[in-house]
Amino acid sequence: MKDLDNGNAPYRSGIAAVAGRPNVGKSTLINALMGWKYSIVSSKPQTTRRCTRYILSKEGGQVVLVDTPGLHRPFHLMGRAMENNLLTTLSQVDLVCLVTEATDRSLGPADRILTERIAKGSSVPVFLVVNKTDLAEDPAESAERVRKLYEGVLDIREEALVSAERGIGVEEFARKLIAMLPPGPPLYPQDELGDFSERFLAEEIIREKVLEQTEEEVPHSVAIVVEEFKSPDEYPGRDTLFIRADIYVERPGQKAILIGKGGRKLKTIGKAARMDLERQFGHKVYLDLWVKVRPRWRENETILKRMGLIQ
Ligand SMILES: Nc1nc2c(ncn2[C@@H]2O[C@H](COP(=O)(O)OP(=O)(O)OP(=O)(O)O)[C@@H](O)[C@H]2O)c(=O)[nH]1
Ligand SMILES: [Mg+2]
Repeated sequence: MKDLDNGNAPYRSGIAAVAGRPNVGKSTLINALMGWKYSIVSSKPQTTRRCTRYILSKEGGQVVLVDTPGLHRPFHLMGRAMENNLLTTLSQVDLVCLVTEATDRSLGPADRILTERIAKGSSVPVFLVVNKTDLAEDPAESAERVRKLYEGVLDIREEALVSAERGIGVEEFARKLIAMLPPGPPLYPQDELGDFSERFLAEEIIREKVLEQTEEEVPHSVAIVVEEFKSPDEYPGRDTLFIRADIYVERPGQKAILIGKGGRKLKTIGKAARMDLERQFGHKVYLDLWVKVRPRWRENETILKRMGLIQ
């Protein structure tokens, strides 16, 4: 096996949770590390719903990054499932990358709850990641301020300053991260990217476009279920990837918002999603979207199972 940066360094491998309150940039950071956009990003809190594994294989080591949802108080079965999955993840990892923002000046309720969970779970080492340094006047000073917020509460072993959006400090972060892992062989084949399916990727891309086009409570009330996914990879006679997906909302009013006047909003969502899907899968895409009302789907076990949130 090849070495990291000198002839004696052992190959290292392990699992790292990427945790932090909603909207701090966890998914953006994972995409920056992976060098490709696999995890969806939005300015709306609670974009990520499922703990998904992304495998970063470097010359000197392999880290399995687990993207986690930033939590609010769980009001429904989906929220409780997200919380349970996060707790399970925290108990299974070698370390936690706690993502914060360079502009943080105090711990909000979401930071406190998460910090408690990390501290209580076990003595898992913490890598403090100070993100969004592009928004700070003096990043080093900001990092010191942020560290003081967590010092004494968490077992902070390492620290990195990054701007995930601009890709600043990301390579250095990856290097420090792998250096913290125990010596050992890769946990996954080196060409494997993660535990997500093509259908899941397609559902997430469509949901991202819905998030971009909606406000207020609509983003949280939306679930996407891909019902058909026929790719030229599997059907050689085809030249187009055919995707039929249902967009679930909870109320008729939300359906009307998503469809828009004369179907314009749904068309915009469909076009943006199609362009991203084509980039992701490398085929021309035919996208067939249907908006359906499913009252209280966030309490619906069948839908949550299909989303991979409950077993
Ligand atoms: N200025 C700036 N914005 C960033 C940076 N990283 C992420 N963002 C923005 O922060 C917002 C949230 O990013 P996400 O990656 O979706 O955040 P998250 O922590 O995964 O959020 P949840 O999945 O909802 O918990 C998006 O609007 C990103 O573009 C950064 O380094 N600088
Ligand atoms: Mg996210």
